[in-house]
Amino acid sequence: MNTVKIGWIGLGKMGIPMSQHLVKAGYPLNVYNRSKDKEDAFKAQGIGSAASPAELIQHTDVVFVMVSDDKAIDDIFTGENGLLKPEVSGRVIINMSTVSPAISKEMAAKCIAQGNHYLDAPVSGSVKQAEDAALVIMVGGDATAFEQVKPILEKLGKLAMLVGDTGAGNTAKLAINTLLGIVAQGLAETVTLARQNGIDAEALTTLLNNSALGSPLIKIKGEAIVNNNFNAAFALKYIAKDLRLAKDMGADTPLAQTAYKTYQDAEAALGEEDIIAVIKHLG
Ligand code: NA7
Repeated sequence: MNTVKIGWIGLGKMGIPMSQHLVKAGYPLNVYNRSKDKEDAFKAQGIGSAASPAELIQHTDVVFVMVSDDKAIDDIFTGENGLLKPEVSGRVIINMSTVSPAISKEMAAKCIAQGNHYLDAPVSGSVKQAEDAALVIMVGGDATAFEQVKPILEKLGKLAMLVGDTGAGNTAKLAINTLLGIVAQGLAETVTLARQNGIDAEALTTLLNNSALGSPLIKIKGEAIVNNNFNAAFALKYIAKDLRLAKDMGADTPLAQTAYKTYQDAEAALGEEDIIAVIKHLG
């Protein structure tokens, strides 16, 4: 039995399988989710739930946050019953959501002022990698706090790496998702070109998977296209969000800007489907 008491905020597609690894590892866990029905399966396992982030942090040593975006982070940290409400100190708050480096810096300053640590620790990988504890975790923040929680992070992923100061994890994640957005649109265009000229997706993806261009991503998303399965492992609305955050960082990235426009245009109709549903937008 591990003695570090853990709180988990955000029981979405990623948060559920990730937090379950900590249960399996024997950590005492308490959870919080905005929509309370998502806590039911945890309660049925005998796992405690808190009424608010403020309540959760009072009874935990380490708090994980895995939610949608900057607004969700702002609500959870600074909302009426947010994490920053109680006068507690000595906690480590690990924000695994993909958000802007700017909001991490803002929240880290507030946490540090209270005597708590803040680490930004977004992940590369989606639901399958979360289920397999095969995520790649990129961390920004204090090296001592990172070393303290590294054994816990290693229950969630195959690599947990400190990249730099606060916000560096977010920056690395947005750089990686820039490539993800471009590659997914590239695959969708490649299959579309082939299909519209008489080669079906199965044949084309078999060729791709055996070529030097093959990769785990091309394989998984190629299968999704062939099987017409667009259930979200990584929702299209989230790549639109990430490419917008990347654009706000101001680098010279013309391909990413084009991809951002594509996903932005596709979002209204396809936002809840998987990123590779972008192929339906292409025609
Ligand atoms: P999901 O499955 O869309 O889950 C999103 C979670 O974020 C879910 O628990 C939401 O609670 C929570 N959320 C969203 N907005 C808020 C606000 N304003 N306040 C509190 N909680 C909120 O996302 P994934 O698990 O696929 O992805 C999570 C992150 O990983 C994201 O950054 C991606 O870019 C990558 P709800 O259940 O809706 O009440």
